[in-house]
Amino acid sequence: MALLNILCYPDPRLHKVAKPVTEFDEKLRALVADMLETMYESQGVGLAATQIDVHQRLVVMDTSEERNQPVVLINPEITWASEERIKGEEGCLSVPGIYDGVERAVSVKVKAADEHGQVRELEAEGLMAVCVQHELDHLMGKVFVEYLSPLKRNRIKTKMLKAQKDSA
Ligand code: K1U
Ligand code: ZN
Repeated sequence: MALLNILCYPDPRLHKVAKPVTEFDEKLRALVADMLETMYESQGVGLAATQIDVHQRLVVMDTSEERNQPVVLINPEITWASEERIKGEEGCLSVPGIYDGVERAVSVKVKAADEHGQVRELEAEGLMAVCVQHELDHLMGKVFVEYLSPLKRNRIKTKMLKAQKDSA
């Protein structure tokens, strides 16, 4: 297994739109294992393939307290979202150190395949629902800071670019 490099905002590759996965093979399962290892190592609750510069519709998540319930979503689609919405604090492994409020549906149903191509539908609420919506945004090339005001977004962009320059 291997740790993967996570792209940092405002890297333009974070805005690429992912394409559907077509091959459910050993290469895909190795990528899933590497993404899970990278997510756990980074203390994340989710990771989208876009964030590691792989532009395929693939997400890994684990929102359990024990960090022992990995979820793999391949070619995920939200089939239902509650009308009830809630504003909660979000972070992003691609925007380290930045947290801000984003409004999301309280519950969603998502249809997705696992790494063996087995399709199922799961219902998510709470942190898992937020995480599903955050990660599916990544697959569409959208980063959570795009929900914030242009002023906040520009401040974050400047801060990130400075941090990247200072650590180079
Ligand atoms: O996609 C990512 O960058 C992962 C991101 C996803 C996320 C979903 C929902 C709310 C916040 C963040 C993270 O995992 S950021 C890690 C984090 O700090 C966190 C950990 C536990 C709960 C909430 C956030
Ligand atoms: Zn993110």
